[in-house]
Amino acid sequence: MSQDSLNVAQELRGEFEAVTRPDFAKIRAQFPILQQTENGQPLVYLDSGATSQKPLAVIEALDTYYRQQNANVHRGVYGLSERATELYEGSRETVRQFINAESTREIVFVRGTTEAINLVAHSWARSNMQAGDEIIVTEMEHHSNIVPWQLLRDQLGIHLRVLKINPAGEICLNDLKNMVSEKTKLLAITHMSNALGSINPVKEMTEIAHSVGAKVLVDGAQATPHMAVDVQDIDCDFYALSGHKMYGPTGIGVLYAKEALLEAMPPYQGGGDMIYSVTFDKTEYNVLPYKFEAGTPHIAGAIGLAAAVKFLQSIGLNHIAAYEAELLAYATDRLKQIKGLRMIGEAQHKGGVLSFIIEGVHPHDMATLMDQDGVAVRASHHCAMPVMQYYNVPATVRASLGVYNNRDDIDRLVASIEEAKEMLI
Ligand code: C6P
Repeated sequence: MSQDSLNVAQELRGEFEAVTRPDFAKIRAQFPILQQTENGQPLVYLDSGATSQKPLAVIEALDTYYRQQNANVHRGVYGLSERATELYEGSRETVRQFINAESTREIVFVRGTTEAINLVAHSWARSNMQAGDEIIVTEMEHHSNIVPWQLLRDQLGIHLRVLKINPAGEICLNDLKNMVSEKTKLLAITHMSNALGSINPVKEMTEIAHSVGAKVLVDGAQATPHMAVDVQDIDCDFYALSGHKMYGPTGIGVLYAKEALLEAMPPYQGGGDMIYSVTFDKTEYNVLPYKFEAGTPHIAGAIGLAAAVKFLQSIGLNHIAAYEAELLAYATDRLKQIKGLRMIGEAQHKGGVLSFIIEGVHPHDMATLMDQDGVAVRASHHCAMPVMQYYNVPATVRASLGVYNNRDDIDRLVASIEEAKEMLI
């Protein structure tokens, strides 16, 4: 191809991207909560890692459900219940497409990532692990992906091994290769760290774990709002996600698991809907995924989650990732110009999380003062205490990005930090 035609191709691509790039100002306008003030200042919401705000599409889906569609699912023969069931099962299909699972039988609705991981610990791990077996987690895990395995360790006599991180907040694939053995039964890893923003090479990690016959659980709580996830491409055995972090309602999440594993796993909870027949002698369980959905599910939550997925898809996960990467770069650059600021987590492959401390200032004091400026950030150990121990800090201030944030928010963040610094130092 000549240089001229290359230039033309590049120009055309530029024009195409400019035309197809979503209007993020319009997207922000879909979040009513962002139009309100906090302590007399327009709200700057930078705590999407804790929970995201909700767009109109999700709020309206919940409103419509309760106004017009509410009935229990899988139970009634009347029209309203059938329609609620269709919506609930339609949501399962929407989630299946979103993470590219092979079948809706592999999509179990749960309360969130925490419950999804506990389900795997109670059901799969208890029936597949014994004393001496090993689970590997990384040093950057959220407590939800540590404590369930510790409980199991104490009950079964298994070992919990920790894959270390480097000062940038990254794991090393070679360390993992050296760590796995025929004793490894499970690798349980976060896709994206909530405390550092590091994005782990989960596909490569899965391949290493599978080479010794271990199963892989990926904690996708922080990843799903920010990047396209394909569970078949990763080839993980389990994937956990939380609706509320991806613009959906609280109290709803998903455990994805390969069908053959779910088939062989015993139920996690007993109750209505998870059975086929019950006598006092014997219970036959329902087919997948209902075997794992005891009791009345969070029907509105599932419908709201599907609305959130459609919202994300209407923007495009690739556009979201590109937009947030640009904003992260801008924010990182601006924060690093603040004297005395130490960034915690500088992985090469990183999502929209800015964790930092300011020399001589406690993170809680900083965040409390920032609230006076209408800037909402989290100051905490972020339920990842081992990360804090690694960096030898009690807590960090964390600004975490969402699709609604923009450069003005970052400028307000920086101004607020500077002001708080003046008062505290
Ligand atoms: N992190 C944060 O501010 P639940 O609470 O079940 O929806 O998600 C738990 C969880 C699991 N894994 C990761 C990586 C997470 O970030 C979280 C939730 C919030 O960072 C609340 S601690």
